[in-house]
Amino acid sequence: MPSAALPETLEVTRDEAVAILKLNRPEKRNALDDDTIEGIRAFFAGLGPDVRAVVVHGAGAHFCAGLDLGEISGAPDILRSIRHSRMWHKAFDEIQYAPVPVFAALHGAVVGGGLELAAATHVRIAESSAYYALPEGQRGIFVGGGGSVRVPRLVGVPLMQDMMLTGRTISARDGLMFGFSQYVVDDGAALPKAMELAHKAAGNAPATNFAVLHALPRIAEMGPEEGLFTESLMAAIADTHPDAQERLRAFLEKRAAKVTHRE
Ligand code: 1HE
Repeated sequence: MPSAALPETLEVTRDEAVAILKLNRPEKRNALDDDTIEGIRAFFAGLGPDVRAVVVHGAGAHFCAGLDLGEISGAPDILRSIRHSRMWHKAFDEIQYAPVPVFAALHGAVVGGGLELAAATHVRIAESSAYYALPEGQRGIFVGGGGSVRVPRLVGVPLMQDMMLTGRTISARDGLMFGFSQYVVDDGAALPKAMELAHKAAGNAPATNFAVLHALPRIAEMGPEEGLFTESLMAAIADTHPDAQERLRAFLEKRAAKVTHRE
């Protein structure tokens, strides 16, 4: 999607096959107003076929302060509140079910709706400065951007209950242990690391990335029998794709990298 069609609070750049989406409202700590949420939805819904991975990050000292609290203050209106929450769901579903992998580079506050946004991405890279919180408990509201669905799947219901009931904040290091992020890096290193990982993922066979993004999370929600059957179908689709055949041949002909480990 051309950047021109996005609100000023979002900025899109490109690095080869990786599109980079910056939350660009640092003066409000990247708080998410309705235009920004709609812009996020439109950006992910409009990804072109030449984009093979996306990196999301935030301008300024914080990734995201969550919902712009100005958007829901004022005269109470139940239907408006439901529609507001459903708008967030649509936008973050576009992230979770994007056609390509989405990496989040996190720093500073990753709170409320900012945590809900991060939870919809596939791989989260946190700087040491990052911290997680769900201040909805303190603001007298509830999560509305998919947090009750996605956050427990990352860290479990008990930790989410603790955070919402007591206002507990979680450090980047503890967040790694609990499952908020898959990586912790030094301050300033999250975006470069996210770019490195995104370029790697962009080089995978598209059928593998499709299976990982669209089949794996659904299989994980199925009963074991249904899951194993669905896995066999997905494996057959990926294995018989020409990309797979070429990659398998490359390994057998010693043209492909071996799997090695270094810290
Ligand atoms: C905001 C928001 C916001 C900052 N909505 N305007 N989220 C929260 O409850 C978190 C609220 N924010 C904070 O706790 C702090 O702002 C931070 C820890 C993130 C950053 O602190 P700091 O000292 O760097 O910045 P600041 O001075 O607090 O904020 C700078 C400005 O951004 C200030 O406005 P200004 O006009 O006085 O300059 C703040 O009012 C403004 N600002 N955060 C609106 N969130 C779909 S449901 C999701 C539900 C939720 O996300 S609830 C959690 C909301």
